[in-house]
Amino acid sequence: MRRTALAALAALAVAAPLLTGCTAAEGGSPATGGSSGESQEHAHSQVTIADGWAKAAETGGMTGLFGTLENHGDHDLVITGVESDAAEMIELHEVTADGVMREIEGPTSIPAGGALELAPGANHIMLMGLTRELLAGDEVEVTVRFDDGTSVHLAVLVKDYSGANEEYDDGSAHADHDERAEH
Ligand SMILES: [Cu+2]
Repeated sequence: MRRTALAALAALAVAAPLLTGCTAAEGGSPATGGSSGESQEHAHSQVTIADGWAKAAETGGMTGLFGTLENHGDHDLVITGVESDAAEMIELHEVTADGVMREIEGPTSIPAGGALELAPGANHIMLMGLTRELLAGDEVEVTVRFDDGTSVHLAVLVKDYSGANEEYDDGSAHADHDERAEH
């Protein structure tokens, strides 16, 4: 919203190499687990996103954010939360073999030196209750927090996409599948 898509791409291009070198040495407070807005205090994680994008969607709707989260650090990172001013609620979702998506149960981690793939029809970051329309060419920004107290700010391009329509409805799918998922 504040930048053009081209600027976003340029920012990503230069930010990626920088991210690996800017882990702040502040021994600040551990992750609060809360939803305070004091994100500036968090040290940057050594995580970058490759080929990040989100599907265009309407205000009040929901959409998926995709890409490859790469952990350039030397320890595994567990995702503890995802925040964005573009959505009222954000969850990490998976898609089952029968095409139903649901919130991922248990911890989701990015292995040291490894990656977490987010793709249509598979794991994704689900943005629900969009606070504004996401049009192709827009940029959407999210902050992903990790269990070591670090976080990474990601800005990805919005694209028109006709897929990724697996059960993108309200919480009813979750209610139906929660029990099955837990046993
Ligand atoms: Cu989803």
